Amino acid sequence: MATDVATVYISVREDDYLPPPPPPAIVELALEKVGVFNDENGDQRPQVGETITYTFTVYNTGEVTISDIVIEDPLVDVLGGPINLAPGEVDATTFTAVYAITQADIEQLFVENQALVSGVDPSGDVIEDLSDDPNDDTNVDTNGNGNPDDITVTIIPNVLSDEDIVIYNVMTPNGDGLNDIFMIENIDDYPDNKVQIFNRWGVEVYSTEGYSIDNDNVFRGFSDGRATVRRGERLPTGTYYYIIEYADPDTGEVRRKASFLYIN
Ligand SMILES: [Ca+2]
Ligand SMILES: [Ca+2]
Ligand SMILES: [Ca+2]
Ligand SMILES: [Ca+2]
Repeated sequence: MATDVATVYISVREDDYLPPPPPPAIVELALEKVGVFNDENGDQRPQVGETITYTFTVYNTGEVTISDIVIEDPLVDVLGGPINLAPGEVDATTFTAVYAITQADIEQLFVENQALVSGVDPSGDVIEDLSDDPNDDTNVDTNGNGNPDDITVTIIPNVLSDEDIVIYNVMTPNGDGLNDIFMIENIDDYPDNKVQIFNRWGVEVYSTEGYSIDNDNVFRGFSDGRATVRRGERLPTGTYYYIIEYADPDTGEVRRKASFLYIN
């Protein structure tokens, strides 16, 4: 036994006694980015200048402290930072950004973009990560670093955009409160509109822009007298013809509807 110890002792020289180098520490950052549309006037439609709030969550998923962590985003100025994160540490509050939507965004009905987080490891090397959208399960790994990089897509809800106008083509303008006006449901969602009514001889008996139930700019069966029919004259019972032109407030696209209107 003693011989063995002595042998071992002799065989170990100072040079040989260095431990094998440790595996390199894992240096990793991961960024998640989420956007939420703010319907600031609460009308359930997007308007130019309403905003998307972005939140950023930075994870130090490696084994070393990362310092000078900042986030850049091609779409918005990101506020907050720089910060340092110890291994395992997460920050979800420091970095924020607000983006004001444009007409083009409204037409597209979503906004997409991707941020880049960067920091410095203890050796002074820069480490980066492309942001991931945690609500997207695709999890593409654009830069091949093993963590997902889905571009953040923020939906701009526009609940009323699909609600077309609904035309009631029978009216009984006798003042009893029932069908007294030419009812065009949802026309107030299309304030850029023009309504024309013609009699059977093609004479325009009523015309207005900005037809509105809410603002009481409606046809009640009276001529507005721009043609041969006198202003304020109650129009006789009969068959008329309407033309409604209305622009989609989001796209500007003009739609047109025309058909018969029966005044009883
Ligand atoms: Ca709105
Ligand atoms: Ca994802
Ligand atoms: Ca990646
Ligand atoms: Ca990533």
